[in-house]
Amino acid sequence: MQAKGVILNKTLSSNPGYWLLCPGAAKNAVNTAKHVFVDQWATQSDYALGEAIAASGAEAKDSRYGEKIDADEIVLLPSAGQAELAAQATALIEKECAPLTPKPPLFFEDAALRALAPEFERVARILMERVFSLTPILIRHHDDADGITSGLLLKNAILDFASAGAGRAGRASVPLPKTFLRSEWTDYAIYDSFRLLEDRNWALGFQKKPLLLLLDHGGNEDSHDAVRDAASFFDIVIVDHHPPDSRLREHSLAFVNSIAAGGTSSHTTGLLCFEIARRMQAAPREELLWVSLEGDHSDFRRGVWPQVLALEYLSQTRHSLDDCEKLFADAQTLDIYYKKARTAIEDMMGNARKNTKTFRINSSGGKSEAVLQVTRMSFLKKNEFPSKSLAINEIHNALEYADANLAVVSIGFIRDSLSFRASKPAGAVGFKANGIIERLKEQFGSAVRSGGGHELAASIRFDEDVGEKILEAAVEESKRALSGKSG
Ligand SMILES: [Mn+2]
Repeated sequence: MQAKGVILNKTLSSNPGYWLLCPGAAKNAVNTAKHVFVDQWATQSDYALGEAIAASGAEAKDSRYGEKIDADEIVLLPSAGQAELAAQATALIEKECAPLTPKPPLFFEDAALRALAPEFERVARILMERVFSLTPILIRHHDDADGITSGLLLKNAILDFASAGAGRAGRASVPLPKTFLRSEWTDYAIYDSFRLLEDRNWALGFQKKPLLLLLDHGGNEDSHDAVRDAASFFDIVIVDHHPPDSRLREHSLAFVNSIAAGGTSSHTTGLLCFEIARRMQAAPREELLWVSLEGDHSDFRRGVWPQVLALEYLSQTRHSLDDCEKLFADAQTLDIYYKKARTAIEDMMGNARKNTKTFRINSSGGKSEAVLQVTRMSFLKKNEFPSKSLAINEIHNALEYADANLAVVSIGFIRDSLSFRASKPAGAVGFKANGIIERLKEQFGSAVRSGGGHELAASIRFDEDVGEKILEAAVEESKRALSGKSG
């Protein structure tokens, strides 16, 4: 067997194996595979990515590599052949990675989504091209229900595209090695230097610069430095709905952010990923979209989704994205984790009641009453369910759901971090979590390590020794905002 193709990727070795894209292969009746792996046994060579070679030897099938040649001979094509094959490869990639045209074009008819539609298409193309050209992809997603469903939507879309699913009949599947697709968690809205260190080590295991997908985090100001540094090791795509930092555009291939497009945090990352997935596969799993919307309390949400809680349980106990997917395939698994989560939350709420201080505040000149509740959450254990952000959600929701018109702000405090949750009426009287966080950063300088989120839900991290002082200042700022006195 002979294969003539462009080197898409190669193994990390001084006598590497090559992944070839063979654009002319269809014309060769013996072998129609476009992707061929060339294993070097009898030969010794080290050609560069993008060079075109001809390899001949025995044909083999390999569970890891798909179609394979055990090379007896490898020659570098002359320059005319190089140019011809490169042009053919580019044309083939462009043709095979054309985004689908979903009907209707948008799942929800909406101005911000309409503004983002060209970006959905562009990101879909980027992802498919990376898969087709055998580029390693790291999906790093936020660990809440929105982040997990975002990760699952794009992972499934990538695998569906690789396996030549519906809508792409007639082409061979892409032999994307298992190690080329990895998913990891991030436990808050910020991509930071600790994550970068982990990711960089992974990236250095490949010859080809991998793609880093940051989902439901990584698009805000506090992520800037780590994203900028990550750009040396990765091409980066950010899909997010946290308040954006426009400087991140210059460090990323694509920056898809609902707020930057005139939308709100109701346009969840899962919703954005669902639209991207619709351009890569015939029918992405709609449940994932609904769970994302429910998880982030989006205005688009509909129905009741126990998956939200079950997913948060799995994420906190560090299960894999594959485990999370089982909840959508098997009702019994969902039921088990949902019940485990409910029980743990009831226990937590019992502890919270004993550790919460409630302040009643006259709002807008005494016309109505607002409530601030402050919970010291040191009863929570690290890496156990519920997480601090879920705990403060539950504590806050218990009050917010009891009276939809009540201006209520909840603060959850634990050693080195503090979270805000606020009801819509609290926002209406002037409570803005990000504004308060900005003032705390000004006041406490570098003792504040990071902070940010949405106006009605945000958190801040700081050095433990200033914790009590920051709590005190946050309580005062919140009281002032709820009384309608802050700008
Ligand atoms: Mn989200």
